[in-house]
Amino acid sequence: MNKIVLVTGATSGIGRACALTFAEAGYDVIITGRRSDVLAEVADEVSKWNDVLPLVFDVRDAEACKKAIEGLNDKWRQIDVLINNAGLALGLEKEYEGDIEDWNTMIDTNIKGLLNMTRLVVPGMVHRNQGHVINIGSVAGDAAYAGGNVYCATKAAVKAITDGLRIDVAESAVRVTNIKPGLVETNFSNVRFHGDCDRADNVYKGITPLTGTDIADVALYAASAPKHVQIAEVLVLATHQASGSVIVRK
Ligand code: NDP
Ligand code: 8X3
Repeated sequence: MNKIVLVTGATSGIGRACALTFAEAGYDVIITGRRSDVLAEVADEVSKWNDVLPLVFDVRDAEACKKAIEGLNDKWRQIDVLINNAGLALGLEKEYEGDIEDWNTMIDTNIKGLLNMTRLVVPGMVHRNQGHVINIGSVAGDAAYAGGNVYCATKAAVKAITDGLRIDVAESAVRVTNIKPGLVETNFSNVRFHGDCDRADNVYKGITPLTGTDIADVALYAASAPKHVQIAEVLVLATHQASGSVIVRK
């Protein structure tokens, strides 16, 4: 029987790449996202490699998360790897000029959404004494950068929540990883700048950014490491990027 990975936010970017990379490596894949049409397209691609189950729900909706996970049948119930990837940044305003709705969306998605999924999936892992939680944090969680304020805070929270989980499951064989990417060219900046494509493109000008697949490869490496090896945290930057705010463009 193949191992099972659940990837949140698999309609785009890093999540989509994780779904494809893990499927190619032999996993059956549960993919989630809010856009059913796009999720169906990704399901089509993933099904070339292995079995796939698309689940449409919003990670901010605790009841919807519960319904999705508790509704899994025997084939899908025993999740081996949970990749908490769904997330977003909104805006780059100064903290004293930021949009409170944007803040709430980031906090509800990046922190509470990740907690919703963790709370539902990890008890089964602990019970089976087997499993792996891979949270997609960010270099943004290591230090704030100009205008990053609340987004950076959500990713600092992901680090604390990941470290806390690792402590809380340490008696079991469950492993917990925080992957902290730097600049990855995905839909991330289009979302951050509310569809302003020119502004989004500028983020990746003069540097070769990471791809979703670069991050998926790191996730697969962590999941494939020998059982006694726990990849606790990985910071993955583009070459010429030294931190969240030091990027040398040529
Ligand atoms: P994308 O915008 O390309 O993908 C984001 C994914 O998250 C989409 O599949 C989207 O699906 C999903 N998503 C967003 N909100 C929700 C929600 N409320 N419920 C369910 N799914 C949701 O961005 P990335 O691939 O770049 O981002 C993935 C993760 O990587 C995020 O956590 C981000 O913070 C992190 N990251 C990104 C970096 C980058 O430079 N790109 C660097 C460091 C970290 P849908 O819209 O269908 O719901
Ligand atoms: C996404 C990377 O540097 O834009 O987390 O915050 S950054």
